[in-house]
Amino acid sequence: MSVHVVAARPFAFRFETRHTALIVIDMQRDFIEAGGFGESLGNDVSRLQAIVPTVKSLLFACREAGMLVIHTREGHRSDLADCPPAKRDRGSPKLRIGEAGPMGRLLVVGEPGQAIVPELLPLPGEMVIDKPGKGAFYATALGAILKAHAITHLIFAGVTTEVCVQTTMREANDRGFECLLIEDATESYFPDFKAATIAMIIAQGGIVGSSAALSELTLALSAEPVVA
Ligand code: C5J
Repeated sequence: MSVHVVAARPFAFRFETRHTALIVIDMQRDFIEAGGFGESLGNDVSRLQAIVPTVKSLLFACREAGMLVIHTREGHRSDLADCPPAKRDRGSPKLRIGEAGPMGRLLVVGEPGQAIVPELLPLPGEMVIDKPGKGAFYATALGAILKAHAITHLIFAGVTTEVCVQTTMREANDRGFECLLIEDATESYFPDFKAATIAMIIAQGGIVGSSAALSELTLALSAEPVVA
């Protein structure tokens, strides 16, 4: 067994690349670019744009290490049958989910705004999971896909930290996966929420998982694996 060890908080994340997947959550134009769903809710999207280069470096590192890479996209059927009023009617956005904006219908599968930003496009063969909820396990094949690939460890990045990233990480932890959040490869429209989410994840000895900077992961990948 060749194990890499990341100096994560509050405990070291020990993983084998063949049993580990990178999950990049919702790095979509609708959250990151002007004119999308995130901006329609009144958010400043520039905070999310700022992490794109770090997520790109993370993707490069995990691809180079031969890890399974999975991308998720939040999105709904064009008839919105999978978008309940409890989701669609929230807040006072300029445009609601399903309404037409400059990048097409907001958060509808296949519309230009629902796509992953061009800098982070999946490579041929990488899986893309469209999810109607905040958690990536809800109403998707993610659990079955991870089982089929014998994945036991997950590395998380993407947006937003306290909504879809945290929800998915909690779902994963409940399903028995060891979870690591790459803290400079995730972002929120609200800096306090990002900090609070990381604090909640790693509190109580790492109740949901552990957290590390990308540099700590790349250092672990460049070091000789420990033979256990
Ligand atoms: C939100 C997400 N924030 N991907 N979605 O509605 O975090």
